[in-house]
Amino acid sequence: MSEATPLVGIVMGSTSDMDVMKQCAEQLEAFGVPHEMLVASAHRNPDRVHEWASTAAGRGVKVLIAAAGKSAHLGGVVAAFTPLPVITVPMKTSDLGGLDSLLSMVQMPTGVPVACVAINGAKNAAILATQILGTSMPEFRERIAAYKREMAEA
Ligand code: RP5
Repeated sequence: MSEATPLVGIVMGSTSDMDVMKQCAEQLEAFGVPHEMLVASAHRNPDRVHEWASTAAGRGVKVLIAAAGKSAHLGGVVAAFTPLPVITVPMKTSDLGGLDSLLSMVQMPTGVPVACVAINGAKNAAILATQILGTSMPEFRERIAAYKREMAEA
C-alpha cells in the first residue's frame, strides 16, 4: 500500500484471496502505482462493496481490480456502482479449479462489461491496470515500455 492518492483500487472477496492478490499489489509497487486494497464480499459485505465502489472515482481512483472465487459476482457488482474500468481476477477454487470463478466473471451480460484476466492472474491485472493508466499518464506508459524491453532481453 502506498501513501499517495491511490490510482488503482483492489478489492477481494475474502482474506483467503490475499496470498494471490498480494502479487498484484507487488507488481503495482514495482511500477510505482499508488493503490489501495480492501477485503469485501459482494454477498457477505454488500454495503461495504457499494460504499467503496461508488466513491472510488471521486477519490481519484482510475482503475478498479476485483478478485473473487466460486460464484464470483464481485466484479459485476463493483462495475454496477462505478463509471471506472473494472479488471477481474478469477480465483482458483478447490471444487472446480477456478472455472466457476472464470465463467462468473467473463460472462457479464451486455451493458456492464468487466475485463477478465487468467485464473489467479493477479500480476496481469496489475500490468493491465498500469497500461490503462498509461493511456493518459506518460510516466506509466514508459514503465510498461521498460518492462516489455526487460522481458525481451531476458
Ligand atoms: C469468495 O469466496 C472469495 O473471493 C473467495 O475466493 C471464496 C472463498 O472465500 P472464503 O470461504 O475462503 O472466505 O467470496
